[in-house]
Amino acid sequence: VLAGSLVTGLAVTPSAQADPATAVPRIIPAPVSMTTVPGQSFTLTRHTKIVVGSRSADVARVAASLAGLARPSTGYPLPVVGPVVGHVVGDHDAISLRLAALPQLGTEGYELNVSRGGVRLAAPTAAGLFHGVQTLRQLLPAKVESRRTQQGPWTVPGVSISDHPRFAWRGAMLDVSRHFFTVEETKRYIDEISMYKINVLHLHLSDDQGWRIAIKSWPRLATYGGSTEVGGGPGGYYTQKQYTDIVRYAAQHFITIVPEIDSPSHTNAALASYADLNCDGKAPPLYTGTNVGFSSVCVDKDLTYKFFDDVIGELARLTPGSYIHVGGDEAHSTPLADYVTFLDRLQPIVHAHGKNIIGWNEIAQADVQGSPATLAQNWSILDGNTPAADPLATAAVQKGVQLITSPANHAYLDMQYDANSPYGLHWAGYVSVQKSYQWDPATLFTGVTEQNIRGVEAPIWSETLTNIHEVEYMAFPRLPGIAEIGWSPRTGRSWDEYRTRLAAQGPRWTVMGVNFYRSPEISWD
Ligand code: TNX
Repeated sequence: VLAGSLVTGLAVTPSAQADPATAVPRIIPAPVSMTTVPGQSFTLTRHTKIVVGSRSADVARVAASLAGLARPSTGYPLPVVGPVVGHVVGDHDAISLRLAALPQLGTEGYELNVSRGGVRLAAPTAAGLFHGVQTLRQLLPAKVESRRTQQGPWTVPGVSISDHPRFAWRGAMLDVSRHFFTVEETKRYIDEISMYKINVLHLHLSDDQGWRIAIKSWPRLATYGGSTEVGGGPGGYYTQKQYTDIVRYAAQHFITIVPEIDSPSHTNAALASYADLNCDGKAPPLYTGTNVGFSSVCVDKDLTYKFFDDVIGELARLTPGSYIHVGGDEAHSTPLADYVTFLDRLQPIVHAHGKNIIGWNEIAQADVQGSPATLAQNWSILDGNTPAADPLATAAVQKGVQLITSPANHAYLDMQYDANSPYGLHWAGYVSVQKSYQWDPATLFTGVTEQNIRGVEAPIWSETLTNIHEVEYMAFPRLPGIAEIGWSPRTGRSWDEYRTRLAAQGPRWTVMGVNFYRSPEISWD
């Protein structure tokens, strides 16, 4: 075995033009540790097998997903064989996936070893194996993403990788309310974000402009409240069957769906659907503009709480994940005392349906508690590198509530890149690719430490985004940087090093048909 070079943290700067046999592979998110082993590369052949080394349906599914990716482009049969258990597998012309007791890797880490004989992937969980497959994918030539047979060789460089995430929550949010996105569009986004080890998809299912999930006990929410969107288009909604299909598809990508029913503001679509929910008993018209903060549920009416009990009850039964997002943002038409009363009554409803609460940062003004595991999603505009005082973050942490960090001027992917961006907003400033990458959860706030932070999330609000291609343009190339901030160690992080790795994603997105923004900040491969 040739002496390898150990790459820990993000210290090594590979050159885009380097000899592929000796170059350090460019992986996003950067692995915790990676040793390159020159001379030990593995080349897939028409005889390569994918060996399942554990008796687990989930592992078999991960193996099948790898086969599904590589068969069309390589044209090789890549049979999935096994389970082969009880002895070391994958030593010859094979890619082996197996569960192994590797407690130091936590619930999502993996070990990946590539040598001349084959590829060995081991992890404590199927999720870890899935993440390892995403790394393997980036070690293969970009054209592996093609759905048509391509010319090889299909060479994987010799590496030894040990990897696990820094934060448990690495989220993306899609606003399907301001504009509706179909099941197929949402699944496509799941495909794309899971490549970067994102493990939460927060769906913003209700807002002033549209209600996007069928609720059997309140059917007009979807049929009327979901009948339009920003700009007056036809809107839409997910049937419960379709929502369940999205949840299942996400789970196959080891992504948990976190559904949001925004409250007490951002509720015009519901208030328009049921006159009785309004304090004055009169339904407002549907709304297709882009103002925020004008609507409020009627905090003093018992019907309001029956409504949330019914809605959250149905949603909780459809949602295997432990969190329901209750919104709580921009309640400009709800007096603070009412806001507190409302959340005092809403929280036990969510808990009674067996779920934990996540809300936007403003919920820290109410009587929230870290036990049970309430989360506050912070969307403040922050420097990101020099810690700043943030009263709502401080209030949350003092109540034992952990934070999800989504600083709007770094992590909001609906912000324009610059003044020439064809879509997006800029109320939090322009967010260049560099700006989206140069911040860290641990240096956002004074008085907030890493233990107070559950993770990161990159929201996409859709006032200006009408289809998945426009969403892709905003998410790529910025989303991989947020994913890296959530996954990779902070040590040695550098924009100059990162941008060379990001450059390697361009050809992959081109092959996949992802509509990414070819930012001039990156020297694309
Ligand atoms: C603020 S950030 C909102 C959303 C808008 C977004 C537009 C937050 C919690 N609420 O209602 O869609 O700005 O960027």
